[in-house]
Amino acid sequence: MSQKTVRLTMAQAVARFLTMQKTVIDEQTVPIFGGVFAIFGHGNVAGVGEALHGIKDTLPTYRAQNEQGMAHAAIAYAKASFRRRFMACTSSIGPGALNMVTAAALAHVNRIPVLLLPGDVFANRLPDPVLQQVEDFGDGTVSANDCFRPVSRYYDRITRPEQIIPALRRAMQVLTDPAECGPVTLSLCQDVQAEAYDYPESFFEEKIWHVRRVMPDADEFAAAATALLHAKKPVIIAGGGVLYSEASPALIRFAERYGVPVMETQAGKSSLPHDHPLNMGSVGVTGSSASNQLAEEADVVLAVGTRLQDFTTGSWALFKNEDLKIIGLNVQPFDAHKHQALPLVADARAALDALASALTGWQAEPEWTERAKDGKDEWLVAADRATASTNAELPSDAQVIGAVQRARENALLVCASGGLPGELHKLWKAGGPGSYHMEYGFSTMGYEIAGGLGVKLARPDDDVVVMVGDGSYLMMNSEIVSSIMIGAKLTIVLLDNAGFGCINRLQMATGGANFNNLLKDTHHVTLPGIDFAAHAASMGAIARKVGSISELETALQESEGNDRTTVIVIDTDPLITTDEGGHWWDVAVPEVSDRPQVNAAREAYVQALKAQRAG
Ligand SMILES: Cc1ncc(C[n+]2csc(CCOP(=O)(O)OP(=O)(O)O)c2C)c(N)n1
Ligand SMILES: [Mg+2]
Repeated sequence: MSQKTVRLTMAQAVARFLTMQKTVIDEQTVPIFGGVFAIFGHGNVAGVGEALHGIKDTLPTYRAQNEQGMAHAAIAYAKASFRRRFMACTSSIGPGALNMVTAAALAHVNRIPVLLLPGDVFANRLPDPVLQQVEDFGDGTVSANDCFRPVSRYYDRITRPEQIIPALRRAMQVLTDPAECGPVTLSLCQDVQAEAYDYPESFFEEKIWHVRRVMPDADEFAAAATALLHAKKPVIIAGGGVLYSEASPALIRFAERYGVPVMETQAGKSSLPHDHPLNMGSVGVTGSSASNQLAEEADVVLAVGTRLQDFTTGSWALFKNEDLKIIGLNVQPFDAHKHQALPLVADARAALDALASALTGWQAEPEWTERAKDGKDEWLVAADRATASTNAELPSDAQVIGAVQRARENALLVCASGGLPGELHKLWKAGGPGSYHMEYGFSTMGYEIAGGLGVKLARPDDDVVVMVGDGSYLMMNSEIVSSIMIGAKLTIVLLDNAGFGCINRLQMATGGANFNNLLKDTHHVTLPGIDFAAHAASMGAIARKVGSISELETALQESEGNDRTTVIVIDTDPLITTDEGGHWWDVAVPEVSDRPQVNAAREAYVQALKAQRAG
């Protein structure tokens, strides 16, 4: 067979292939890759680096400051694009590559597509061991990049230039598959990046990708419909899958038509507008009282696009109805079958639309729906109380949230770890779908600022506000530099409670001594007294510290028009959280201790475990 070919290096083939992958957004054909983040070293500068330079006007390359940070940004880009568009990340070998492993796991847990292209050692092995090469005494095929295997949905090592043909095709299939998607890692051996091959021209033809909408199976659908037709006290748990499926309108239609209250997971928050009367808000460990009261009694839980992680299920102690049936509406069978659910393997929008016309005559019990609406009203009073302004010297996280909400009504909120996610889950009033961006599958400290950068690249017209604790800021802040360089403006609100506030509280709740979390409780010679505003300013941000909630509100209003990343620092109280709502969370308490507080906590723990449903 005589195919027309073009002679390229493997790295050039990768670059050219990426530029030809397209998708359709709002009826416009656009590149599916929004760009590449790169940090070069000897493992990728010559091969991949030269290839990316060749396409830089079609597919922009951004230099990041930290490989984990750039992968966070790429993941956030895909999440903020509802998994319709992605980014690629290229690193050198060894430390550069391994810096991306945590981010790969983050994408794996959260089911977010990202293409990782770490360099790898020489396939020909002649110069071994090269700088940064891990040597395995018993296995010549091992390299540091094997660490990506358990945290990649698809992993491949490219040891010959033609291998990239099936590998890239498979990569695209995984990245665009709503059930399978996650991180794809193609380890590109350094020598092979630079090697030429006569690639078939057909490999570089434009390819337009569409999201597959899986239709429900007839039998699964009938079983789910029957369960709903018998339900008197149904609830819907909306997970991230609702957003990725763009199923919000279908969810609203379903909920309104049948009077079913909806509760949102962290990933699913903003599926419904916060002020929809059937939106009960957050559910589970960080749930509203409105949601959790209903969840306790619910007879049917329609779980849509959720992994049902412990924060959602209250470590499986939340649902107390003995006859509870769960319907697992999920595009991924692994999730659809969890906890003996009736599986309904399908796209969320497709299945909700189909269900909406199959349940004619059925309704949730009217008292149930009314109770839900009353519960929501009561919750709102509590939430408003928690977020009201204050003159307290050290405000709570909730009071800072209130100020951000009032000053930046249309903000797209980004957060990931610390005490903030719980408070934001309960209290943030999310607007349109995707206006609340919480990484809570992995809850990775250091995601927030890098993630904000990715969100801003995906949604440049949005007012991206990052909320971050002092601990998480210290762990990773350097993508502030990238945000300034790229011109991706973020507003970063840094809540400084002088330590790991939430873990300190968890420590106290499990009977532990205050130890090694707040800075004052650590082994130290000197407390650093960190000037976060000066630190952020040194990286090029506009930065200031405010002394009160009202000053914060003013600063947020005034900085809205700033042309570059702005950091506003406020001291907060490490001990206060919102009492209302919430649920027990399974954190194992020691069985043996000299501390009476631990023994008391253990007793309470053993009691609490009795409510847990074994799956
Ligand atoms: C990378 C990583 N390491 C450790 C943890 C465990 N952890 C969760 S929150 C937290 C403390 C966060 O401190 P800070 O950002 O100041 O938030 P605060 O708890 O004070 O609200 C820690 C250590 C984590 N989530 N991620
Ligand atoms: Mg803190």
